[in-house]
Amino acid sequence: MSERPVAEEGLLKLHRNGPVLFVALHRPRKRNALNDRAVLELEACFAGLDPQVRAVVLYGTGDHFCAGLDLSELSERDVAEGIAHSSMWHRAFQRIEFGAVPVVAVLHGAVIGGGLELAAACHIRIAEEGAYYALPEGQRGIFVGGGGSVRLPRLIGAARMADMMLTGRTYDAAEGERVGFSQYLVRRGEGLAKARLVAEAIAANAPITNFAVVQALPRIAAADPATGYMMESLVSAIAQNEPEAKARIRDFLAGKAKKTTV
Ligand code: 1HE
Repeated sequence: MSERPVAEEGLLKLHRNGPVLFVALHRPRKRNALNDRAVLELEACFAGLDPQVRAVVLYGTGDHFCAGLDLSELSERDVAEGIAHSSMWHRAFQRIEFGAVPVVAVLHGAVIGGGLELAAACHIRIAEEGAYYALPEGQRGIFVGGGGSVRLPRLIGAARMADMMLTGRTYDAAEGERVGFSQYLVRRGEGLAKARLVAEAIAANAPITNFAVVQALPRIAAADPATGYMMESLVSAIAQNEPEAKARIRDFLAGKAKKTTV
């Protein structure tokens, strides 16, 4: 692919390919463990997306997606500092979950602790064979702090999450696809290529649809049904009123719609 480097410094490595921004966690010697600086870089990256970016692919360099919280920074925090630290993670990951565009994560190797929390904040997860999921917080004497107890039960259920935290149970890539960690499972080394196809399909959608999937769908899913139905009607009416929706439907009826499959 023709890649245009947009930034090389810091703990993230970014490159653009047309409407898709590729964001790499780039601290392979520490297995992409997330220190404060990396979390703040993620927040800044997702807060400042170029409006031309229509989808993001998030992946890790080296042999692992992410080893979670940088344990070397977790030494002398008191309770107030602990709350501030967790809130910083929440802020950064909400920039991803409720950002401007859908985010596709490519998971390989270790997807552990805060790394799994980060993956859960993305909209689509593509796992490579060899990926594995763990929440070793129980063994480390801590608790999730990056939104995991809100997001992970939605993916795999609270009972599975409790089991992982209490016993150290891990899930491999195939099991992870079955229980809901990932929506796709591909062979080793093929995650980025698949993510590119998926991201390009997303980028070809009407922006209002992508916006509604990112912003409205999770809120509707979390709302009480009566509120959810009302919100759905409003979002549906807004989307279909867009000139782009009318043009796309005209194209379909005239047999001119583009067919995209991933
Ligand atoms: C780290 C970290 C880290 C590696 N913080 N430095 N996360 C964990 O409990 C996972 C801890 N890490 C591991 O279990 C393993 O490192 C891996 C399975 C991910 C990879 O194993 P391996 O054999 O490839 O690497 P390694 O030899 O264990 O680690 C290489 C280096 O990375 C080594 O440093 P070095 O200076 O000795 O070379 C490790 O210390 C360093 N490293 N992982 C700091 N996590 C918001 S709350 C979230 C709560 C959590 O995330 S809890 C889970 C934390």
